[in-house]
Amino acid sequence: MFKKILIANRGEIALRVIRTCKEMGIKTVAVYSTADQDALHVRFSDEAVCIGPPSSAASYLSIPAIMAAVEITNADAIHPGYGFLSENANFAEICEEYNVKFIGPSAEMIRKMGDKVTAKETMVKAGVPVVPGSDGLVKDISHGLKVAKEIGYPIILKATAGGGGKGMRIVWDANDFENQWNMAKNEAKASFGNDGIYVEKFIEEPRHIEFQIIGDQHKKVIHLSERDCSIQRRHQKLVEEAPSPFMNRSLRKKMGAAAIKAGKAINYEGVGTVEFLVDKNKKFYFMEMNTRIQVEHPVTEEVIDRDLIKEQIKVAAGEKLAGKNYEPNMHSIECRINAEDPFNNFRPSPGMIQYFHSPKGHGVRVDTHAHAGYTVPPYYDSMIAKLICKAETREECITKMQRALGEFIIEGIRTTIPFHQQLMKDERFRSGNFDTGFMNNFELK
Ligand code: MV4
Repeated sequence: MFKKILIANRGEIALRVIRTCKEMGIKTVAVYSTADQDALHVRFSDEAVCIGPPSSAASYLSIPAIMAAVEITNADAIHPGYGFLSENANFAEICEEYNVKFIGPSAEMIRKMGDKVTAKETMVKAGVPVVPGSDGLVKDISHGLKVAKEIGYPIILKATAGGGGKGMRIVWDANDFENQWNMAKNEAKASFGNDGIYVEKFIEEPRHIEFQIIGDQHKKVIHLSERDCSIQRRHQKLVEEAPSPFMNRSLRKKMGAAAIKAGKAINYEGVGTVEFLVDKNKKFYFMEMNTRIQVEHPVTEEVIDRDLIKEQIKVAAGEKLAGKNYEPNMHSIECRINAEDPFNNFRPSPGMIQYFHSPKGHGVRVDTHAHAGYTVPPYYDSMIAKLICKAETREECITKMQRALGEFIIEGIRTTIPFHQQLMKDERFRSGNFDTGFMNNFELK
């Protein structure tokens, strides 16, 4: 087992990793920018190294600064958390060269899943259902028009270097193809320095359902059931839950088997997520694979009663996975509490938290680095807390969430708590009958 893990991250996830390391008897090293010198991850770690000024590029994204901290502290592994360097294949490769274990999959696996055309080809070979579309990249407009005609409109143009919604364009008919093609190309070139585009049939009003998987270094891959992440705004998830209200046992069996196939196809090592689009007829299609621990991992922890960070560290250290696939026997919902003003287009609202009272009680969990007197810096992601509730049924879970949201007091900045309060009362949300378009016609009152 590792002796000392450096956590190349900040905020609640850095704290989350430190907690598990303490329970496992592993020493921790925090890294921090000058904006985070008073942060809790610095206080609760065994050692802490300042890695630069506030901007992410000069601190949490600076590979030289982080590798220098590894050298100074003699850490034998790096936990990348989510965001920042967590899916950076070059960083994973440098860790390999330095003989420090990157807690996650190999650089090669990250690269394979990061390029969406390669990922899709890999899934086709493995027998995982994918959305009908072009066979690899589309070379020019006439090629694209031909593919689009064959599969039928509407179609969607996607950047192979994209993901998470960036560089996507919907085309409703052939007249609009050229225009959208040029926009997609330019956007992809500007955002990723790679203008490779592919075409897919546009699936209307899909649900976003993802499977948590875990693979060990001995070729065993299991799934830990699904999460429903259909409540999103501009590709930012707002609420996640497990199990999906849309799921049933036979669909879980089929999708779970597909998720395992996806993992086995690349000998996946570590915790990962296989994202699917699911249409109204419960047909499902591979969308992307995330090769990191995700923000919403706690809802899975709550329904299967396992510590996913602990499992992640254990497989990274070479331990064999025990157990088999899991069936959830509880319901869990996570509300992301962001320092944003939901009444003003979710505009960021950084600043000092004057008063902070966290909800408590049975089935209530709050993962946060925030507290009274904490200043939310303007430089990073605006998520300041995750409120996670657990109950026997979805209905009870929503009731508990309403009770907990009512106890959550954050003064001094604007937060998304009022949004969540209205969402929990919304009939469409409560019915469980919604899709990824939910937020397009949700009006905050
Ligand atoms: C799609 C799609 C419909 N059809 N692909 C958005 C993020 C990126 N991972 C892929 N996305 C989508 N791909 C086809 N062929 C609709 C979306 C999509 C979406 C997916 C999941 C959650 C929210 C979404 C919001 C808008 C569009």
